[in-house]
Amino acid sequence: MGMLTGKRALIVGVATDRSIAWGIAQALHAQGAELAFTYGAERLKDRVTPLAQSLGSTIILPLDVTVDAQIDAVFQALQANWGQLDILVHAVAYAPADALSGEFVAATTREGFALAHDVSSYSLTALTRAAAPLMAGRAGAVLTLSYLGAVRSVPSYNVMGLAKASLEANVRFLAADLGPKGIRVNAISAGPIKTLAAAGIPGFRKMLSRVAQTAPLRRNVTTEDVGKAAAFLCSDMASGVTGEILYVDGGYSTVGMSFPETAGGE
Ligand code: 0WE
Repeated sequence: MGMLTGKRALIVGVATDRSIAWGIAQALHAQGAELAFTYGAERLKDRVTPLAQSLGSTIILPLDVTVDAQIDAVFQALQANWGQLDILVHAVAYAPADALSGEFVAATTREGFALAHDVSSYSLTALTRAAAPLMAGRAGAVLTLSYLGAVRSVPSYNVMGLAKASLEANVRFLAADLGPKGIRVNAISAGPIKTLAAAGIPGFRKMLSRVAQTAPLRRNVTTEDVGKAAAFLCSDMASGVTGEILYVDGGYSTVGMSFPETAGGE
């Protein structure tokens, strides 16, 4: 019997089979969870549908997280199909592409700032508010994804770093509000992974190789690594954990200095 047998999870943020949300979905399914999915844009429907079906899911719904009516429609559909929910996985972020290159001061506009914070942080508040009534009395778990740029400056990550800082504070405030109702709220801060979201970012490959040289595990993390930690945080094995940011980054964030492997040492 899996760690999540009998649990029902909504996965928000699958775009392709390389998405972190997809790694999480696979791990939750492997532990026995029943899944529902959303897709963020009509053009992603045909990509998400076969992935969802391959894990036995029949609930596949459109969701633009900036539209309140779509959020309401998703949770109404879950209410009608399941009547309850145990797990919400939020794996959504967006900043305009031109905000994610060049210098922070030059690249950050009022509009880009507002959109990044709306999609990447406020959406967690909105989705959790809508999910909470379905989790009543069920030891619910909410999980989101962050990145080191929330707490350290990272070249070009720019306004996304501010949005992730807001998201991490969101986790703590939601945890405080919903803890008395038995709902836990946590984040995984993942190391960089080559997903569709990362594909267009200049210098991303260099970042991956730098992290792999520096991190204690001397490799990049995979969506499978993140999925396994996600299954833990969403399960009763983590019954005492809430408001937490769990780093799944091969230890990269813990290092103060590191020398890359060299042939003869020194
Ligand atoms: O959070 C992210 C990326 C999220 C993201 C990606 C895109 C690309 C396409 C948000 N918005 C957009 N907008 C687009 O138009 N990561 C943790 C991955 C990431 O992105 C970076 C990174 C890392 C790491 C951007 C610059 C520098 C480092």
